Amino acid sequence: MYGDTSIQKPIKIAEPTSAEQAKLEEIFQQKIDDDIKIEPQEWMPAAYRKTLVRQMSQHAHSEVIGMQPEGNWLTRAPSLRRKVILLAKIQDEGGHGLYIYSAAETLGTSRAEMIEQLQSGKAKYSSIFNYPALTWADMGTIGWLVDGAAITNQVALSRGSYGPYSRAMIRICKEESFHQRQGYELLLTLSKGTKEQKEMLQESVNRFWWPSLMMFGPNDANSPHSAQSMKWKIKKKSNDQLRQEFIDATVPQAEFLGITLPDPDLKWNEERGHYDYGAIDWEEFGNVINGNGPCNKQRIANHIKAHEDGAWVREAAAAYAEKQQKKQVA
Ligand code: FAQ
Repeated sequence: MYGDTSIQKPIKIAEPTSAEQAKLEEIFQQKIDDDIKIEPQEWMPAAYRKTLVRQMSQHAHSEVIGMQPEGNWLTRAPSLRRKVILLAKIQDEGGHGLYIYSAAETLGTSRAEMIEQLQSGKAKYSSIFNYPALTWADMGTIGWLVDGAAITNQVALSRGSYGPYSRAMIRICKEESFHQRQGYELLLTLSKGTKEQKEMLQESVNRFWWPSLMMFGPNDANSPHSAQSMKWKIKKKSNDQLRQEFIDATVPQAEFLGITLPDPDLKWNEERGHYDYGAIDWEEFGNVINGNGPCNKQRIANHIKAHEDGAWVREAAAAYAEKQQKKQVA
């Protein structure tokens, strides 16, 4: 049997004819329409796979790059309690990155490839993490607004069509919910503090409000991927729908904190049953997602350095795995 090399010959799988392809696509779409999850081993259109790898890898990159603005404040936390909370939150974000990279790998792209795309600028990560964290109040604002925006989107993503991604989102949302609460609690404490603390809170929210709204992406009319992603239920709600949900939930929370939001056009519209809001600066958004935000270069440089510094860990893990494999064969 060992001499039989025929089993090593590559098996040729015939390309489906266009009629077969159309049938496969029809069955696939029917599953999506019936809310049946798509699992890694099942047939899926190449474009569905590609869209998922793009979105999931960018999502994972966001979680990992998102550790940097908060990491900047770990050594300056004002108490042991605050430090422990912040440390736990940052570690959670790293974990979220790992769950999502693993879920994305089930689609056939390795984590190493995804990281190469991030570091070479081919893959994006969330615009929000290109803004600096300048004050301690930013630790609260990031939790309240940034994690708040992330959860609004991720609750919808947890109902998405791709099994591994949607399941990763369930756990991630639970953790993000703790992050949002710790941020709000931090800000509530500042809101009851000294005049300087209240000013620091207001100034931080002034800086983060508009970038948080940009996290949801361009308006629906200018979102090239939305229509197809909605049809495939990779996205369950549109960018504008999610942005509106976030604003409606957040305005009363700002009122409770006793702060203002930096938008003179923000007001309740009785007829729509939603808050109206002012125009977003899409030029700023375009600059930030194209590499020219305040911290883009620094964020990627830090990531490359950490990756290079960690090379010995990957080498040691690979050497250990090889040794174990040799032991099993022997
Ligand atoms: N930033 O056609 P669409 C977090 C890009 S996790 C950068 O609307 P799509 C946790 C988009 O990629 C936050 N790029 O695209 C945390 C596309 O470019 P491409 C991250 C953006 O994919 C908290 C182009 O614009 N969450 O915060 C952004 O249908 C605190 C056209 O846009 C996720 O990634 C943006 N804001 O919808 C961690 C959720 N918006 O790829 C630490 C998963 C758009 O063609 C601390 N992702 N672009 O070159 C999504 O839900 C979607 O990808 C959207 C964009 C909604 C972000």
